Amino acid sequence: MAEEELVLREVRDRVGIITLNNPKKLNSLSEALVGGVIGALDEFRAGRVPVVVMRAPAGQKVWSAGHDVKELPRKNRDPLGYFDSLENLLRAVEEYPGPVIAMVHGSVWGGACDLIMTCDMVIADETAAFAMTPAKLGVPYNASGILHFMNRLPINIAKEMFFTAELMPAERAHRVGIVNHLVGSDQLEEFTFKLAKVITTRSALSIEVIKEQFRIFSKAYPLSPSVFERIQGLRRRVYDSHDYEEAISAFLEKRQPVFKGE
Ligand code: LCV
Repeated sequence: MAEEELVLREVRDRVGIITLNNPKKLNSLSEALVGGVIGALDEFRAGRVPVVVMRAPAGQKVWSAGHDVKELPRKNRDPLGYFDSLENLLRAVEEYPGPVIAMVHGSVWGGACDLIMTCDMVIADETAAFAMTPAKLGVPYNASGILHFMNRLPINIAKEMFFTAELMPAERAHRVGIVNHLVGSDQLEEFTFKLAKVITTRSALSIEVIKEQFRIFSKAYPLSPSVFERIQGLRRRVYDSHDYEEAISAFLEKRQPVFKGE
């Protein structure tokens, strides 16, 4: 599928709508699909669209299966480097000069869960569920991703998500703060667009600068060079490990991984 078909884009009453449109691949965040989303955000930015809703097609069991595992390096390379497609996508959402609202029906996995935590708000229905999966795939994750969770959740909840990689159902996700509003699936679209429409009546200039202040302060963590280098060294130990290579192979071979802790 061409990039634009993987992602549908439209503007309705000044609300930009981005639909992840590759249900055959469970909307896994491939480079091509990510390129389509970033392209849509760039187009909306050029058109001064004040608010964006990101969604999957109605009725899908899976909102997004996360990073396309088939595109992850098999070994000896950082799977989530600064210039990798998932990271480019997360920055594009953070830097969009207006709210990006995730409208969620279905399950959300791994990098897509980070995408949700990077969106400015989340509106979900009872079918939504959220899993953070690096520990299943032997991935060390990365500092900015972990900060997305620390900025939104009590640290013990964030740790539970990363350490168990279990699906968190919608009701609990709402209770702990991942989801702003939990509504019935028959009201999800109407509720989301009503909230987005309210935002279109506010000062877009004021919202743009307020959002940028939130972004700056949510990342305001001074790190000494040696701490930065230690984190990079620790992460490299993971993505150079047997466990990382085993986890990716096991996923592709549809079997359970056998971790050795090395
Ligand atoms: C490529 C896929 C994927 C997929 N990539 O359908 O956050 S991190 O660090 O972990 C980061 C690295 C990351 O985001 O990793 C990916 C994390 N995602 C997951 O762990 C979800 C993996 N997928 C699943 O658990 C299941 O597919 C779910 C529960 C989402 C749906 O299950 P269902 O039985 O409905 P299948 O598993 O049969 O998947 C249908 C096809 O999509 C592929 C999968 O391999 C299968 O391919 P084939 O048709 O070739 O068999 N697929 C699913 N997820 N993330 N490919």
